[in-house]
Amino acid sequence: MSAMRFSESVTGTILDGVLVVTIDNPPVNAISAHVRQGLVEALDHAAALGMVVGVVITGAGRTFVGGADIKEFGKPPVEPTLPEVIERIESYGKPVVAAANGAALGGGSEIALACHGRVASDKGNFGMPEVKLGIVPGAGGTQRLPRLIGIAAAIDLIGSGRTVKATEAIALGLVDSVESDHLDAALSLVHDLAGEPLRRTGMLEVPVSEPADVDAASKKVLSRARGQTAPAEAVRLVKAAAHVELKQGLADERATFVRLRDSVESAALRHVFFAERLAGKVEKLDNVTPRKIEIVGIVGTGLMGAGIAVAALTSGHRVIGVEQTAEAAKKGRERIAGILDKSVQAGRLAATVRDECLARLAVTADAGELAAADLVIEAVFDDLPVKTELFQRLDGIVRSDAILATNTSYLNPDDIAAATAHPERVVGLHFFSPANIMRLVEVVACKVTAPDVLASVLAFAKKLGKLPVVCGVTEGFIGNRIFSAYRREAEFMVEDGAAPHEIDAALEAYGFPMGIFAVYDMAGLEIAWARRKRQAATRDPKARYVEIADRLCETGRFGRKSGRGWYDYSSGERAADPEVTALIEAVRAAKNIEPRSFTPEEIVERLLKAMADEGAALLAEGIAARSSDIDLVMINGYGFPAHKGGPMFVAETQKDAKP
Ligand code: T1G
Repeated sequence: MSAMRFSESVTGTILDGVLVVTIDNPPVNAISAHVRQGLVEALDHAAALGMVVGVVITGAGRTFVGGADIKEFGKPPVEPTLPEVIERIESYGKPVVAAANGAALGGGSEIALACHGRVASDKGNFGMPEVKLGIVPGAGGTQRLPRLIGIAAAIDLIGSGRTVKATEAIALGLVDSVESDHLDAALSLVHDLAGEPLRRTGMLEVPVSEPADVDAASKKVLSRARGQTAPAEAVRLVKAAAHVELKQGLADERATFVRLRDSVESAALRHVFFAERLAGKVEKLDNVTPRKIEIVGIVGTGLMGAGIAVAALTSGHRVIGVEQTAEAAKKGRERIAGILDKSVQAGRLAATVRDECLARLAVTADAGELAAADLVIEAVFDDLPVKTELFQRLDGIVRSDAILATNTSYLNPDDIAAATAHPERVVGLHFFSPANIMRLVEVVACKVTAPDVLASVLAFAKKLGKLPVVCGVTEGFIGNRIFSAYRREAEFMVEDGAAPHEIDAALEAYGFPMGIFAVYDMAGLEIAWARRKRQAATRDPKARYVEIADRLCETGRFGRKSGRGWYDYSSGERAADPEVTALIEAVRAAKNIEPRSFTPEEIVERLLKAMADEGAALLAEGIAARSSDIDLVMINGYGFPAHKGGPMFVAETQKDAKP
């Protein structure tokens, strides 16, 4: 029978007396208004056809339904709403079966839950990631999911937003079966259900959960909420499903969804969602073909180099690690193998994959082996002569079409490129340690980096599952330059009267996992000290300069690793140190500064402003391409709480809010 069209994105065809409805709304079959309208049209059509015994709903492409159309949030609602469509499905007079061909997320899962049966392909996965957008499910998920899988399991899925593969979905009772030919199985299920009383999910009793399981699931979700509102609301709504009528539960859920959807927290998380998809997109590269990168050379297999090696290996690349001696090469291989072993022990990597990675790894003292590499990344000591000499040697080893990437944090990649025979093939790849875990990588476009070189390393970074942010050349690139501005502002406030622990406490209350002085102590004060000494000769004499950190370093207080820094660690815990307080007071006295107190609000406001001002300068200088990139760097590299959106989002939101 020919296909029927119910809307621009919903078609149907009748197979074996069943109307098969296909949602085709690329790229992820989001439930836009025309999807909702098409579904209702299809249901009305099937209801009127006596020869149709039931309906199957499935998705075109590799996604079943990726959720509500987030781009519609904040716009005037268009009928029918998703709850109305869900209600139509659940109360339908004929069996409706979901054939999950791919990801069923958010509203996609809610559509499946409202169906009278669910069949998944082996690519079918289910999730309710709404909390990751600062909201809760808004079309029955918190009330129907516990009716199928119980309160504790529903709290876990909805509170964490995690996705479960088809095998776990069936174990939970979320799907009836997982089939290679999921469509055929769905058609059969419709026939099995036809003429029988339909299992309407909303009418099911919530299975009794062990209170201990519910408590454990709730505690786990709330322990990870870190200041966010949605997870706690999700837990509350799911728990309520056990003792309120469906109608009341749905009303409470919808009101909560609308309230959270309109919150700044959700706007911030949606901003981050779209920012992540914008990152690494460079207009001028749209028609540039990236070079093939399969074999990756990594010079220096210390902590950073080993992390990069693991990221490349677990993404399927062959890796050639290079060290100066056979002994160092042996240690480097052991370090890489150790990281892979830890991932296996943590359950993040299968042992077979670990073995397969090791089979693709060579670590050698013979740099000549880099002749086979498509890309060589240097992760050696951050010293200009060392790096330029290395790149000059590599010029004589690697192929003419090989790319050379420097992982430098603070040196000028243009200086490194200028020292080589082919500067156009040099680019910066600033990974964040540990490079096998941290998603962020700053991709530094040097002055003469060729477009296809930039496109190639962007594609490489994405293949590694990284979050690449393109930046221009400036000291500290985006993240460290903003971090320096943020650190300066914090030290100004310490010199003016704030205590380091007060500043850290204010930042942690705002949502940072650690305050800046604790981070500083963890990273080591000597790194910034060396840089300040290097810059001393060219420092603007009129610019305010705080000497407290220099005084700390001069007394050997380099941070956690030396047992003392801004804090004292001799007890094993981080503690305010009277000696540091005395040192700060002496610096204030020498500058005739009368110390004053600071409120946590003022501390946070000044630090956020310092970050946003430096971000604005980076945009004005063309170092950063877009403000959302800056937010991603601060969130993924420096602990800025994602549910606040990033320093640029905060500044732009406050500017919009000002009358
Ligand atoms: N709405 C609108 N656009 C979306 C979208 C969505 N739900 N999901 C993805 N996109 C866009 C995305 O911006 C990008 O656009 C393109 O699709 C490809 O995305 C009622 C209220 C489905 C796993 O949170 O997790 O349902 O950059 O690069 O890697 O209770 O997209 O091409 O212009 O991520 O293949 C709940 C969000 C919504 C799922 C596919 N659903 N999406 O990953 O592609 S709230 C979600 C994803 C909700 C209900 C509540 C992923 C994906 P562009 P992509 P992908």
